[in-house]
Amino acid sequence: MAKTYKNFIGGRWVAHSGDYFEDRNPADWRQVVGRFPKSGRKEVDRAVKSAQRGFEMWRKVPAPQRGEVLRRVGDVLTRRKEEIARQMTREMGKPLAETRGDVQEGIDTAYYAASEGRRLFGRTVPSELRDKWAMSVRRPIGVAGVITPFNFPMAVPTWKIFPALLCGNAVVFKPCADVPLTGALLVEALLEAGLPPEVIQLLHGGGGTVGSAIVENPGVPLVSFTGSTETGALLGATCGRMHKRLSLEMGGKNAMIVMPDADLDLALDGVLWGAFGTTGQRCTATSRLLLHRKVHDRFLKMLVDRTVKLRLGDGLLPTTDVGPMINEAARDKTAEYVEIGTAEGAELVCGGRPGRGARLAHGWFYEPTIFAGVKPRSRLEQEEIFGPVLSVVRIGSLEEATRVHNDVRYGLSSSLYTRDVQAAFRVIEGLEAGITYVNAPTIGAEAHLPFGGVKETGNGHREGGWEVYDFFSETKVVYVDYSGRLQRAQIDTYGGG
Ligand code: UN1
Repeated sequence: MAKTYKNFIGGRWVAHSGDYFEDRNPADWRQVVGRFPKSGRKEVDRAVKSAQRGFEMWRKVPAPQRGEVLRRVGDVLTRRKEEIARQMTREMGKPLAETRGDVQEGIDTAYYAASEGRRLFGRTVPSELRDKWAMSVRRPIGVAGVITPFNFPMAVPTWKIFPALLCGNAVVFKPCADVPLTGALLVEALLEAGLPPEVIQLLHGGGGTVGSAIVENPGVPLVSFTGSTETGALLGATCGRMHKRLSLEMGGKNAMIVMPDADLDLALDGVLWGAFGTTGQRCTATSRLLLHRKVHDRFLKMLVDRTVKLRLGDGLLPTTDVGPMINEAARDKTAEYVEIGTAEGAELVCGGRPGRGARLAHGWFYEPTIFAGVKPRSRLEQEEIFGPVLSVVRIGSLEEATRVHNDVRYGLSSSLYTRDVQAAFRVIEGLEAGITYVNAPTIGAEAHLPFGGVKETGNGHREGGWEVYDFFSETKVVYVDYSGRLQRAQIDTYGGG
């Protein structure tokens, strides 16, 4: 019988009186990883009330001391890295090297947050008046709602939770129902590091129930969400109506451009990793390859030769290159796009089938898939699939590549392979995306740089690096007039009055 897990509400792990859902291994759905509470509005209300108490206490802890807690979280995750990575692979499927990287991204984020505790800069600027100081300070906001996806079950929650905490907020955290165990492991690490219990609340369950109850709760003034553009729009409507601060990180249709002068072997390693790493289930995944006609046929052949050799399997096995998809719906969606692509007249050059053979019979495997001759503006070329499907578009120039690249609703990550420095800089300027890589694939963002996208990928905020701290804090401006008389800005110094 699989272990039954609890929510963390009001400073303790609480047994759930209602229904539970099962968390299963996507590489073998017969294995139940655990049973988790199906929470509802009642649990959310209790969690928010407790988090408000946590907030009142935590906001008064000096930021460097809050940073100390996050440094210890980094230490705990470092110590438990291997064990957590194994549990994550069993829960969400990607190979161990990738789940180790995912934990490492959380560790990096923890240490970065710890050091930010000794910065969290405000500014002091000259006043236009004598004997007067003018400055800005940063203040926490309140209870932050954090709603996260399955694909980076550790890194993405840490991108939100650690800066939120460092800034002095309390957090109500709802991990995706496909990866509740990793969410629980993260909360355990926070508690082990000495985070005061009411500052974090963990609620399991679905987005439509728990997620929306968090977003709609008047006690939650800020929300950070990573997920689909469709759900993001719903959250945006609620948060707009309720005047909440909202950070959205959503879809992508990222492209890699390969020019004729590129190092093709390098580009080949890049596109394989970008398109099929995490089984294509990354917001940053390379889902379009804009391939210059002069190298098109040669590169496509090299690519297919390598792709068909990728080994599908259980991510816990050292022989596995590509793990399963997260669940049945994800695999069905991928299969549906393969049908759409075929109907649109694109040429299926490899893959296009669920994983075959007894070894793969009980997992959500799908073969790495490549379509060639994909037409700009076709659905295959425009829509996010979130699976192992790469669409190859033939292009004739850098200008054409830039145009095709930009002609989608999303703008997260992008990549160019070339040895021509002029082309590189032209593309850095021309591509509509939050991230551009030169001679590296579209995936692989580092924790200490801002992460996010333009157009319908986001709503203007950035995670990671120094910018996320602006989202999780509010500016207060302070003027101190020690002149001992009324001084009128805009008037006295300009001879007015
Ligand atoms: C995501 O897909 O939501 O740059 C995050 C990358 C990772 C993070 C991806 N470091 O691919």
